[in-house]
Amino acid sequence: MDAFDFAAATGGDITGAVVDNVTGSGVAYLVTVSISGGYGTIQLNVLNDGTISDGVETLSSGFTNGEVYTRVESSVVTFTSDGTLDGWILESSETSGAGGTLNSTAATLNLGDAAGDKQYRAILHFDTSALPDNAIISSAVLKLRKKSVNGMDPFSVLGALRVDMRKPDFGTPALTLNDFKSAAGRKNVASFDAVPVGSWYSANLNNTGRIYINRTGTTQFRIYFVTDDNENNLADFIKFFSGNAGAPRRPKLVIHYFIP
Ligand SMILES: [Ca+2]
Ligand SMILES: [Ca+2]
Ligand SMILES: [Ca+2]
Ligand SMILES: [Ca+2]
Repeated sequence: MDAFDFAAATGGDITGAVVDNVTGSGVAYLVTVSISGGYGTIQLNVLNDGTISDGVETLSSGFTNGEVYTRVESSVVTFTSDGTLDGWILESSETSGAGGTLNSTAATLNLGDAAGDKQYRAILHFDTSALPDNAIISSAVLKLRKKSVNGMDPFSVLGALRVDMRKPDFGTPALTLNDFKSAAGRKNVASFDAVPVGSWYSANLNNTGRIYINRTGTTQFRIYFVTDDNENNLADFIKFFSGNAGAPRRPKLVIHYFIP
């Protein structure tokens, strides 16, 4: 058997379907079909050109009802962080590991450290319920737009900007001091790239995070630099626009998904 014994029938707008390899022997063969693009169905058929033979008998008819494979187009949806529920929390003292003050109304989120070697953390809040309940998420990217830096750039002195998550929220929908330390549903699901593109920093969620995203309610993210402070007693933090900023600058969650 060779590639000329097969044909790939296509539906939809699949283009460039070619049977490009046949391997195997005896009763089992592996047939590889490649396409150049498009979405729809691909069905593998066996032709009847009188050349398929086991040495004794020659196949006398083709086979045109092989299994149908479907390549589905992914959908993309962009969620925006809810300004009434997102915000930043500042640690109560250098080593408390607990929230001391918070702000849910400012147009910016602070991340890094403050005077007194206290750590900033931020909560983002997305209503992700519009996702189909059976959506399979192929990519989920958090995006934050930088406004300015105070002191040293924390991306240079505080390590990676890390992401934890919890659904439907970290305890209550509203921002509370307890959100600084309340248990995460999933830890370390992403880190932001240290280099922005046009002032936007991106974090690509790993598979654990993608699976955990709430298809039927809300999803919150807690964001913080891995190193809590740089021991200089001075404020070194970055300001990102929050959900209270003008719409084009708000934190985003961009999701690509498909329906199985
Ligand atoms: Ca807010
Ligand atoms: Ca500290
Ligand atoms: Ca849903
Ligand atoms: Ca500092």
